[in-house]
Amino acid sequence: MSKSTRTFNVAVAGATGAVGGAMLDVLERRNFPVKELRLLASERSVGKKLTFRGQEIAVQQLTKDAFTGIDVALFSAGGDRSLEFAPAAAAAGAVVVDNSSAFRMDPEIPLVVPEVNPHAIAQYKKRGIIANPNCSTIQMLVALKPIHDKVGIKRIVVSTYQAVSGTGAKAIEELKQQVLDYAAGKSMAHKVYPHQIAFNCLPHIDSFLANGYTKEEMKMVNETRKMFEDNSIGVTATTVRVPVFYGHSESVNIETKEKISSSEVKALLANAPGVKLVDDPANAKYPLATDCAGNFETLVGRIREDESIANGINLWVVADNILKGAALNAVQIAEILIDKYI
Ligand code: 25A
Ligand code: L14
Repeated sequence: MSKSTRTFNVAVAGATGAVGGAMLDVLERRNFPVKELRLLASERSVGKKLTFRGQEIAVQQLTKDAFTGIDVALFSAGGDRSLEFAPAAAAAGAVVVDNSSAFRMDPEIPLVVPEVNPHAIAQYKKRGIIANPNCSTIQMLVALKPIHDKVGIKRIVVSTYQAVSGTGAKAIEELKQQVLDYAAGKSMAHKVYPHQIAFNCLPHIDSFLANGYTKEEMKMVNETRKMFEDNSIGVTATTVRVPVFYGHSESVNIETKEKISSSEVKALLANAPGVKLVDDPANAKYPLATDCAGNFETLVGRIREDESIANGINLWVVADNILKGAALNAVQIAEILIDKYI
């Protein structure tokens, strides 16, 4: 059969979650050649129906023997589920694209952003698993890759403004409920986050480590080095949860090895894969979370030279954390897999 007419059996583990639902959407929007779609989640969701290409499909329980006949398994059910079930899926012959942090820093498992290091996908053969990076790292590297290729990046200082949807469906509900309670003059309860998230900013994403950073911050450091294949690159991050539903925003400051002007950066990014340049401040045009929601591109703007150092650039980078930050990136990896490897 010619490559273009082949179809594949695809499983989505964590199908009922915020990212799992987006995976179904992205498979449909990008016309992924799906033969059978198998939806897997926890016991409590078994029998629940989700719609794919106008057809209802019932959710089955995620078990180790749920992967018979599956070619590609997209996982987004949390790190513990990935550790428990992804090796079984790979042993059954599926190639796993895993959204959790469970395998990202495993030297035998490739960590991939298609616009950054697609060649790393070839390493999937060892374990049958490919890791999808952290959402904040993905969008930052989509914006920085063309600059890194051109002049080399020495150091990155990033602060994030992250949407609640990154935590999943329950966090979206929590922000909504707090806003409704506030408007009704009631007191606001919180369960998912350690503090009220409505009308607040929490400098706390994932858990704290001994060095004073959060895990989310160290993901940005370690995953950047792994995908840029450069352990000498300096990265320091502060990750902050803000009361936004969809779309992470990032203030990114870089120091480059060679000088590059802001207009050269704009010209590079205007033609970069996966990037949409939105940089017309005179007309109040810059990347916004409300504009990125539902879109596949990473929006970049506010590009300007850092006048405090010789070779510095500032950028504002925004993307839909559930799409490019998770579901879209995973499906793009699967597209390369079926096109080049399976
Ligand atoms: O460990 P990590 O990598 O840091 O990931 C932690 C969480 O981050 C989300 C995802 O939440 C995950 O649970 N996530 C993962 N990768 C992400 C990424 N790249 C990401 N977010 C952003 N970017 P989620 O709400 O999006 O998805 C949850 C899905 O996981 C299914 N699930 C949970 N436990 C399971 C399971 N599937 C199989 N076996 C299990 N033991 C979950 O199934 C959903 O599909 P569900 O539909 O039955 O769950 C419905 C709601 O109930 C919550 N829930 C489920 N189990 C429990 C639970 N709550 C408390 N205790 C439980 N035991 C789910 O969160 C969901 O809201
Ligand atoms: O992919 O926003 O490692 O709470 C898991 C937690 C993504 C962000 C990951 C959040 C993160 C998510």
